[in-house]
Amino acid sequence: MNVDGRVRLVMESALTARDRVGVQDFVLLENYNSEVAFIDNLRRRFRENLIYTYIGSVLVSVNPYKDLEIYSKAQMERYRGVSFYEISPHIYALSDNTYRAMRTERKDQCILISGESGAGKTEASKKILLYYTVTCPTGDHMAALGERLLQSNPVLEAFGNAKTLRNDNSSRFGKYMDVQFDFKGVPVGGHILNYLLEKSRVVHQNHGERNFHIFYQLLEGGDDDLLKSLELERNPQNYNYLVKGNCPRISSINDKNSWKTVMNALLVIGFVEEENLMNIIGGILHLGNTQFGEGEEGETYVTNEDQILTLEKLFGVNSSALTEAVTHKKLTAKGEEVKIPLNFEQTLSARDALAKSVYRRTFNWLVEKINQSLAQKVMQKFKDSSCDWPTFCSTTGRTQFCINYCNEKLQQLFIELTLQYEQEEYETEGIAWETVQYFDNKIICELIEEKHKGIISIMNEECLRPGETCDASFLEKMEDSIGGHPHFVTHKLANGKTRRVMSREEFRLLHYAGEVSYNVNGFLDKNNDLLSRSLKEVMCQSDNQILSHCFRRKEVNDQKRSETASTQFKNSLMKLMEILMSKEPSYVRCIKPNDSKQPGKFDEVLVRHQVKYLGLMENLRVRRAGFAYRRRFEAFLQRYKPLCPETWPNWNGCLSDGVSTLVEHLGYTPEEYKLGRSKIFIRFPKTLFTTEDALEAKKPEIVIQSAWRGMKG
Ligand code: AD9
Ligand code: MG
Repeated sequence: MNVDGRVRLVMESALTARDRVGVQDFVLLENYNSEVAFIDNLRRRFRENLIYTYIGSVLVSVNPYKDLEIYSKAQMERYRGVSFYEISPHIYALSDNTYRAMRTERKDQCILISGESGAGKTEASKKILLYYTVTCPTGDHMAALGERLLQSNPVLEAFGNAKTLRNDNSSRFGKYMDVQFDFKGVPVGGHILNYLLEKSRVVHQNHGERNFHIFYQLLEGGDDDLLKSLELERNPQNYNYLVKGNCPRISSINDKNSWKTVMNALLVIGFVEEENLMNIIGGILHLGNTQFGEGEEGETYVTNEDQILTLEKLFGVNSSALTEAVTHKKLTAKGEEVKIPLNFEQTLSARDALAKSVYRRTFNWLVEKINQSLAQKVMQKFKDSSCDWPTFCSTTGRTQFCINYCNEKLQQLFIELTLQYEQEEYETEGIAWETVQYFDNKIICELIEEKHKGIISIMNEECLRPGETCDASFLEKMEDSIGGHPHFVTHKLANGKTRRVMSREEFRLLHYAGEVSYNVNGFLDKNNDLLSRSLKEVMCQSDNQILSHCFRRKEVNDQKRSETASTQFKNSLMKLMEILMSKEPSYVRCIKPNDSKQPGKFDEVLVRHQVKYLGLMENLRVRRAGFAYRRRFEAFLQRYKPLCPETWPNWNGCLSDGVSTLVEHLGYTPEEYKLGRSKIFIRFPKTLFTTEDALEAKKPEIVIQSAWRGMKG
């Protein structure tokens, strides 16, 4: 076959491959403004099990809902030290890239992972951690750190994850994890920050959902002696705190095996307090089973005393003091303390408040213990962090409000930093910048957090106001202050009429990801720390070492009104944003292909919604604003030098001249490209494709030529 014939043949096969598997970077899409083309590209790749695609340096990942053979050690080796564009997109490529950037640029990095529930955020964060623990060099004395980092996951998941309708292993807390490296690139320490554990799950689960995994793991996996000492039976349906979802077992989860994994992980991390820990978990189940009766005067009493006696043993507290504290409240009037009996409803809430508080504090203690075990032993140098949050959810409630607020802030960070980065890159390369229109969600963040006028401020004012406050008055206050805001909707219309489709207890926020409806019921209550002083007093006298650490006397003695939960959350979020702003960010945007957790199923409507709210089209537009593609001179020359006799096999002059010579030889027109200070910018994907195709066509020739030379010599 003549040379022409062969070249044409190769070009055709290269094109067919692209047709089949799409482009590996969305910036190479011809029609980058078309959502249809975007989704089509995702679908093609998904069908071929190519779950990763870039938008420039952002990694888009589609959950395959099946195990793919792409995470082995051999795969890790493929990605080590290899430049982003030279190899197919992968979470390992992103991990490797940030690691190298940290070492070469000496700047802290962070990886932000976002996406809806079940999209694969937690799995992504685990893969990143695995990549670092396997591929990074280990100092002799720190060999165990990688193992401890890895083992922190099963523990946190047992206590912080639960089955929800959307994800069998849904994270019910936000996690920010730091890995610290020394100047040789050896991981030397780790630190975890946790946010917003969904503590209400401890006492209530929706139908088809479960409590936190650890409860079922203990009942399934704990040995007979342990269960006997905790006075527990194996059947989860016997416990009030576990029956609400009516879903004790799930096929995708093996609680018995997980129990073993968690116990082993606790060992690796160096726990010695398992007994105390399990006393608390068992105690919470007994607390849920404590029953009350109502007396003639409306006072309440415990009807199953034996439960309280078990609690005395497990929580290490005095049983009569506990009974008293759960059925009464203490008030100080004119300097004197008076005890007021609680009614039946109030007693049940006090009991549940105790269960929630004990669980939340134990979870925080657990994170503290893990942090002690991961604490670095040598001087810190650079950090790589990952941030994995629960996601936007359209269910109502204050916790969800906080989570959604956090996602707004992360989106804002994304917008600010991607645009900023893009702008800076054009500036440093000396190339003119063209502005892009995009939706800036700053307006929504301000609606929530602005001083005096924002929703959190209004909520705090209502909470701290003396006298009776109620959720309805909170809603009214919001209507008065922010009623006309374009992102805030209640049943009241601007003309004084009411919207019939909305309830009077509801308000809606038009988040960047879509409209979310919140039920105002319980907003104020939850914004105050519910646990009564009497219960705190009992708990801080506990013999259980973990509980006595979690409930401090100082807290009881401190009469000052503490900050509301929302203010605390707002402050910790501000701090997190500050931390993230100080680092070089990378992004993983996770997409859930279907709602039924099935492999191979690509639900276009669902995917389109996520593409929209993750702002991927805008991201792409920003990235493509000027030029579709950019590459450093040396990388460009290295790849394409075979296409020009003057640059092949080596170019000895300056890099910029080499690239100029090469592209002139290839026939690039001036509007197709620009040379910056260290990179070439290519405006249209077509130009790059033609060059890639030419390279593809050239390859066999190069091989044959060198073979022939070899034979002759
Ligand atoms: V939530 O906001 O915590 O409810 P995530 O964290 O986004 O959610 P998660 O990582 O838990 O989702 O993924 C859900 C499930 O999808 C996992 O339990 C896996 O069964 C499945 N999954 C996710 N990513 C992958 C993957 N890369 N390969 C195989 C995956 N399966
Ligand atoms: Mg998760």
